[in-house]
Amino acid sequence: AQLEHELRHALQTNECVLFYQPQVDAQGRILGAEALIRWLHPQRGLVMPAEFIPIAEASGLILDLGHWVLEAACRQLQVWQTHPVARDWVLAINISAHQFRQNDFVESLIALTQKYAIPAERLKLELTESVLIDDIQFAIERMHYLKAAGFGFALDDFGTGYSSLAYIKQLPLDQIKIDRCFIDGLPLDSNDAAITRIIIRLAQEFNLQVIAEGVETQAQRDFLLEAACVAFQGYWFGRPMPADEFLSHALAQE
Ligand code: G
Ligand code: G
Ligand code: MN
Ligand code: NA
Repeated sequence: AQLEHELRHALQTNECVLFYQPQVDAQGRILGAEALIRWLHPQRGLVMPAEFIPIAEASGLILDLGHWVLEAACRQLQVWQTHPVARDWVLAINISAHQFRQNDFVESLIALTQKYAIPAERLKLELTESVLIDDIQFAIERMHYLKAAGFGFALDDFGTGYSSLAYIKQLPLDQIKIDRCFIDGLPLDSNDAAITRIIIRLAQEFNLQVIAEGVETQAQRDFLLEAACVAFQGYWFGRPMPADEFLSHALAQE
């Protein structure tokens, strides 16, 4: 309860920040970033989401947190619109199940893009199966509506849940993210290699973009390139970092 109280306070006082992890194409060019929240706690230092997202989920604070993240993301996109190198970047945002189901989720998302004057196409909403399982019909309708408004969708942690294939055929997705548990064993683990190739092939068949998460080594990157993966994320390409560092990182690559 103490941490919950402190987190509520943190959201009001901007102790939270977004870090940005690069997502790159096969040539290593930056396509955009995934926004990952961090809490700069005055005593504890940098607190990772694994420590406070579960508390936020359990307390309902995840709705305030989710809104805070969306607003911070839109504000960042507005800044990026002014930089030639960053103008076309797409920012991926993790959306919790509660947040996605919130009554005013659609309206508030659209209102934020208007407030910051950014195209909906710059935002990619990352959903996990937990968003979808309770009421798939509701999720499908909401996704179609948002998709028509221009927002993109990625299915996060792909391959770890159950009945993922049923979703693939029903949802208006743009991208699937190969969970990093399958990337870990590359290139030597033959199961991981087989699963990874199959997910990439699946994405091709369904006309979806595919991104590998948790790429940490050159050997993993090489395997994925060979398997025709089109987008990459992981420490090999860059850690999650503050916005100013992210921009310098991108400029240094130019
Ligand atoms: O960097 P990492 O430790 O960033 O993130 C750990 C987990 O926290 C991931 O599963 C990620 O999806 C989740 N997470 C990170 N940022 C956010 C956020 O802004 N909103 C939500 N709902 N989850 C987040
Ligand atoms: O939303 P999701 O659960 O996919 O969150 C991504 C998580 O993976 C974040 O905690 C992020 O910091 C972490 N991450 C990103 N790249 C790497 C990587 O190359 N290796 C490892 N171990 N973790 C990573
Ligand atoms: Mn994610
Ligand atoms: Na993931």
